[in-house]
Amino acid sequence: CSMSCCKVTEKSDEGVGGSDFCSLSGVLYGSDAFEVLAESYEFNNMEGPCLAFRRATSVLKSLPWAVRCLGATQDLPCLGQPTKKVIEEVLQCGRSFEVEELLSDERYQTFKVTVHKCVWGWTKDGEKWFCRGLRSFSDILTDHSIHLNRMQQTGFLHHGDISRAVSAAEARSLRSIIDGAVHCVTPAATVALTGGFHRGKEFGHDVDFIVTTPELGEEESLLPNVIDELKEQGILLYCNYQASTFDMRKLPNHHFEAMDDFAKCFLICGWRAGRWRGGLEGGAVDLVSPPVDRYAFALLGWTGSRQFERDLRSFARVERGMILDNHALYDKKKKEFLAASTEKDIFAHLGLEYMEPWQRNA
Ligand code: 8DG
Ligand code: MN
Ligand code: MN
Repeated sequence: CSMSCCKVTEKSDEGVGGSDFCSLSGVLYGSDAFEVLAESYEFNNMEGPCLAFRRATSVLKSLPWAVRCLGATQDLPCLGQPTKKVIEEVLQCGRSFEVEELLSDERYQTFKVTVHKCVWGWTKDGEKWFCRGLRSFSDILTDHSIHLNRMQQTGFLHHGDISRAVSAAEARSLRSIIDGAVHCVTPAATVALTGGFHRGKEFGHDVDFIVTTPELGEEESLLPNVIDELKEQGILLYCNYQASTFDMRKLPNHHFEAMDDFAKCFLICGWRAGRWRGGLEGGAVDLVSPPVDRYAFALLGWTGSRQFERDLRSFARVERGMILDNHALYDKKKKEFLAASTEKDIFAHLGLEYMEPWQRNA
């Protein structure tokens, strides 16, 4: 390919989050196409190819220029043959036949409806339901031989609430509600918006908050009290609370993909305008409350994106001989934990230039 066909669009310094990636996704509907492919592998319990497509999306999204010919992707990492095939198809024909075939595939469609992203670990059950010929929510709900666990019942019950994306404006209005509830319980507590909205995304599948107290140990009663407060305010539709199992003596954690052991809750709160419940619609909310000396690590971990975290951790391990997770940063050579009170401290320990949350949308 001659460089003349690889038009380079300079990335603007202005605007955060999604706007940075528009140059690419506009040309490459392949960016979304990869997500369809990744999902389809996810539904088939094939983690390898699923991750490969997600990684490819991240690489393409992070480019400061738009891909206009296959040659331009030659030196990019993480793009295997299957990804290149899709890119080529999209560039040549303006569409991907493989993706379109999937989109109209009965199995894919069924899983998309019944194995909703918001609710974890449905794939195995989804498989069972599919094999039994069940194709929709009502098929599943009316089959009385099926036992749904509490999380699944919630998913079905609140599907209308949690399936509509939350907007940045809705996240902001929830933030003042959560702020109010937290400060009512513990005036000195801190509340930070984390997850996708902290990265400047316009829409999200939930809203993530991290809360902590200035006194070490006080955070233990924080979430249960906040939950009671939200209940009293009448906005709590569902709550799944997990107490902390965090223990510094269990660190460093060698399990690479592990989440964390802090106290957390998955909530469905009704706070936004919508079609349900007389005009008040729900949405999914994650709250996590680490002890204050773990705050920076938890904030870095929960800000995501998942792909960014994966890459940062593997960079720490491979390039720096350090173990990074949501709890701590451990230097294997010095055999010591490195303290951090801000995300900047962690980047500095890793010998990296600080990256703003909106630059972590990989
Ligand atoms: P989205 O909600 O808009 O889809 O995007 P997101 O905000 O980036 O994704 P998320 O699924 O809400 O997760 C936000 C970050 O939280 C992500 O990097 C993974 C991280 N995370 C942990 N531990 C845990 C955990 O125990 N549960 C959940 N749900 N997320 C966790 O680091
Ligand atoms: Mn989120
Ligand atoms: Mn979340």
